[in-house]
Amino acid sequence: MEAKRRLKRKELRFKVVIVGTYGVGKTSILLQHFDRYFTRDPKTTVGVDFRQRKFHVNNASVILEVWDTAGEEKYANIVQIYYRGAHAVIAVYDIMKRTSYVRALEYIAEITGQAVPPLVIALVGNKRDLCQDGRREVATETAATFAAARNLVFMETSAKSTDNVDELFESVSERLVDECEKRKTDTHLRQKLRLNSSPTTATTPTPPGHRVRCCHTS
Ligand SMILES: Nc1nc2c(ncn2[C@@H]2O[C@H](COP(=O)(O)OP(=O)(O)OP(=O)(O)O)[C@@H](O)[C@H]2O)c(=O)[nH]1
Ligand SMILES: [Mg+2]
Repeated sequence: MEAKRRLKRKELRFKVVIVGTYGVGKTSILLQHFDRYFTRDPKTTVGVDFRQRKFHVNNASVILEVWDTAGEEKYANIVQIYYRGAHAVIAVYDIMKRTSYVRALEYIAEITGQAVPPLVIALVGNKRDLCQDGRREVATETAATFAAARNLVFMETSAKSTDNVDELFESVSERLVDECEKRKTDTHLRQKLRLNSSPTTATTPTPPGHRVRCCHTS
């Protein structure tokens, strides 16, 4: 009860990294969510980009630090440094390109194989608005089945039509809070939960490879 009260008062800060091969729409998803903006010609991401936003989940304030990474393979080493410390990773593919789905699954395999895997992984099929003309290469059921078997968040989005874009970040926030509460319950008798209380006004992003404190035990 006391821990629940403490959770209500605290702000939880999470590092979220978006990965996926080039052109799947990672930057477009972010632009749509943060700026309500879509363009046919966003700049190709070079290295990484950072945005942050506050969500309310139950009675907790959740701050997501969202990192947009470059999909081109020449940046793969940099991307790896960023997802290493992440609380959540969103692996995006283009539903019209099977190769991008295969790359998203490779990312997920790499990420889950880490010594400290993220609390939450989301598999996201983007460009859902294009599937109406029958050019889809990845069936919803194929990806949904894969995700369900591994307890991943799964969603098909359209950065163009805004479909499921906000819902994606809301689901990730909710799942992060759930995972924190689960860990608290699991270790409740033996260990004490500590929550991060960084102010929402903080603009300094977490350095790459570092995990900000959210719901670890001591
Ligand atoms: N129709 C449609 N086009 C999209 C959607 N999302 C992105 N695009 C287009 O796909 C192209 C690539 O989008 P980006 O957001 O730059 O892709 P990215 O994954 O950030 O690419 P990198 O930065 O190179 O890794 C652009 O022309 C976008 O306009 C979508 O949901 N629907
Ligand atoms: Mg980009």
